[in-house]
Amino acid sequence: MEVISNRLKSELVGKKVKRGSESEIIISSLRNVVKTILERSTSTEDLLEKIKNSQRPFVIMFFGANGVGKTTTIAKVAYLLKKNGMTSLIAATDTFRAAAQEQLEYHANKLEVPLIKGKYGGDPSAVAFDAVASAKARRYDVVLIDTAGRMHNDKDLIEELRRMVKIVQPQEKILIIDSLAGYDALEQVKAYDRAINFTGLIVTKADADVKGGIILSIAAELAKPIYYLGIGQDYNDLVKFSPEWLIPKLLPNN
Ligand SMILES: Nc1nc2c(ncn2[C@@H]2O[C@H](COP(=O)(O)OP(=O)(O)O)[C@@H](O)[C@H]2O)c(=O)[nH]1
Ligand SMILES: [Mg+2]
Repeated sequence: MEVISNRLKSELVGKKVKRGSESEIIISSLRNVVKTILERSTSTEDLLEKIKNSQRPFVIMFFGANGVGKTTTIAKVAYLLKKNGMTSLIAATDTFRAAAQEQLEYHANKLEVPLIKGKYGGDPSAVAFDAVASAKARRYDVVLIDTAGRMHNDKDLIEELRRMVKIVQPQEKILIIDSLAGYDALEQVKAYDRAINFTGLIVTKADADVKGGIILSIAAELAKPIYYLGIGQDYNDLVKFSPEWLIPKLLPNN
């Protein structure tokens, strides 16, 4: 990774190094570089605090390719909100995939959170708009909007998502990235950034990603907060992101 090697070079250039302590110095410099990069992605403001301090309803839209864990993550966030005494309402806007709506319905029922959905083939923006109106009328704290995740380079989908953002004006636009997606994850980050200029990220399946490399790549690519990591399939498996969590994975044994 270019950013890392460049920064490492500038950390090391001009450093006086005693013979025999070279590797020690390099590793501690590398640790500093990695920490600095990851800190750019560490949110200074906790998402829950932000919601508490904002006007209601607080609207969060979730984006991401199919299979990255959008629906699961939305269920986890609804659970987290509930645990923290906040009410939420979920909007299922993927009106073309019946299975997507059913999956959300399953979680919504389990979590006892209302779900707003549209007719098959209906306008996704209308579903999102209705959900926000409903949350206002019923005084819900948060609206969680699930969106369709067809290919990130699908022009129609991008237009649809942009339109939804324009109509709904969410306070947060969160991109979900699968840490197992490899190089494609970075391509998704760039494509969604161009399309909807997301405000933050949640990286899923960190439990299955032994090395945590994709998180470092994302952090090196852009300075946007990673709010949470998904670390399993249960509602509780959502942890706040911190460099301290990741650094031992990236640089083990020292
Ligand atoms: N191990 C693990 N699996 C996850 C995590 N998040 C989601 N999944 C699984 O990934 C699969 C796809 O998730 P889903 O929410 O349907 O993705 P969507 O298509 O983006 O809505 C499901 O089997 C989830 O249980 C995570 O953090 N860790
Ligand atoms: Mg889904």
